[in-house]
Amino acid sequence: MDVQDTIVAAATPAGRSALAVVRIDGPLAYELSAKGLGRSAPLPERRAAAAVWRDLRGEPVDQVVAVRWAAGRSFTGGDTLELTCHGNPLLVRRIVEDLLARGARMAEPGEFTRRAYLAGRMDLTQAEGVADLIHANGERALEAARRLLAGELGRLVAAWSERLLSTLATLEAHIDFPEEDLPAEDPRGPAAALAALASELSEYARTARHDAALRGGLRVAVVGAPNAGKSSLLNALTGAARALVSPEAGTTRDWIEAPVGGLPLAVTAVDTAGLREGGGAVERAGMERSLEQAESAHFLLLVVDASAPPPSLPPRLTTALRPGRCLIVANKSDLPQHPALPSFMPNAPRVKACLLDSRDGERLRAALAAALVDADLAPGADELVVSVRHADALRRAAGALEDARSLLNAPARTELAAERCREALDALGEIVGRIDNERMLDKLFASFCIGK
Ligand SMILES: Nc1nc2c(ncn2[C@@H]2O[C@H](COP(=O)(O)OP(=O)(O)O)[C@@H](O)[C@H]2O)c(=O)[nH]1
Ligand SMILES: [Mg+2]
Repeated sequence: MDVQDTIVAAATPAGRSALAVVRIDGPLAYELSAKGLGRSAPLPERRAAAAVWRDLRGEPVDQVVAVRWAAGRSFTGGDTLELTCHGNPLLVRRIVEDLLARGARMAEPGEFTRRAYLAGRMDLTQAEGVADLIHANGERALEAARRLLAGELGRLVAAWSERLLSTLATLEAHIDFPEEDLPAEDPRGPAAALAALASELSEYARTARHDAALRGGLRVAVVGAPNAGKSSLLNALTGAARALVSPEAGTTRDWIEAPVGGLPLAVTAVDTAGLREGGGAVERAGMERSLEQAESAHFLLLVVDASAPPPSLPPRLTTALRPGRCLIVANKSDLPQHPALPSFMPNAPRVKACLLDSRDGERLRAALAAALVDADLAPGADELVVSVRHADALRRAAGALEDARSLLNAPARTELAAERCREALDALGEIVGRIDNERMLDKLFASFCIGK
């Protein structure tokens, strides 16, 4: 991982495209911007130049657009050259091979961003924001990544550290001059400050419960009795005639999944076979799969035919329909409502629907999005969601601060309390990467794409 090396990688995926980008970072970038482009002098920085890239033997490889970024003013902090060539993998390979022949080496995954971090161009949370921005698979995940990259968590950590340092200063003054009164402040001041900070850190750590949903999305199973309108609901949610809709009961047997677009989170809806007593061997096998889907889904949409007597559900489904984990879709609202419907699962949230055509899709998608937030499966619109790594450090910091606070109850133990505060500071420092930890960095950057 020597920063004196010049590294090279394609920054765009392998495959055919209109254009592809090859990135070069390191000391050779400067002279390569002359040699490879057939220029007598290196390219002026930050100006695009169209030129023919020639390999070491002087053979033309491709017409490229080159941009040079000077050290100190580039993403990585070092000298960088970006070549945009035509998006043929053979051309990309020839350019990369030529750069290797000229003394560069292949970049490791995430090495460009790691250099940016090591050069102090960004803190560790921002580097994570770069990876998150690339991998985000929903609007909320994109927004979270954008905020991370903009340094929002880094600024919070800086503010928490400031607060802690000032409390620590008070404690240290007390250690140095134990006979003197603490500065014109309530003697319980430091303890209260530590408790407040600890609870704030724990609260932020708790937001990591939404990290998996943000990254991996949620699975929503559509369940209910035959003919209630489950397949119609899947089609309405996904805006596509994905599942067969038929007045014949027992049409759906295999489960069918499809992405629900237009939601802030990546949500996959799963249509399942209707659950009823009896049925043939194949239908029963389908029902077994329905129950498995219901049990493994994050959330359930229970479709009921509002015009018919409420369904009697198998006990396994009733167990899976835990409070706060389902939304009842009372379908067929175009027909007269059955009088027993209001007393069916009266405490579960419900939404009316008419799924005869797909016009209800928009409204039901919004209802589902809101239900997921209500069920605490998805973060609210403005909530900052920290990662599992951040949460681990925040919890350790909060724990150390709690310890420090209780140590303050005994005057002689101020020194120990100060020690615990310093541990909390270190834990906060890990979040932004102030504390060096080579193994953690290796692990973190290994999850990046090559070329980023
Ligand atoms: N009247 C009425 N019929 C509906 C409504 N939604 C679905 N259906 C009909 O109910 C039948 C069963 O629908 P389907 O989606 O296949 O139900 P599933 O068995 O639960 O998947 C079909 O004939 C649909 O056209 C509705 O809102 N009102
Ligand atoms: Mg069906």
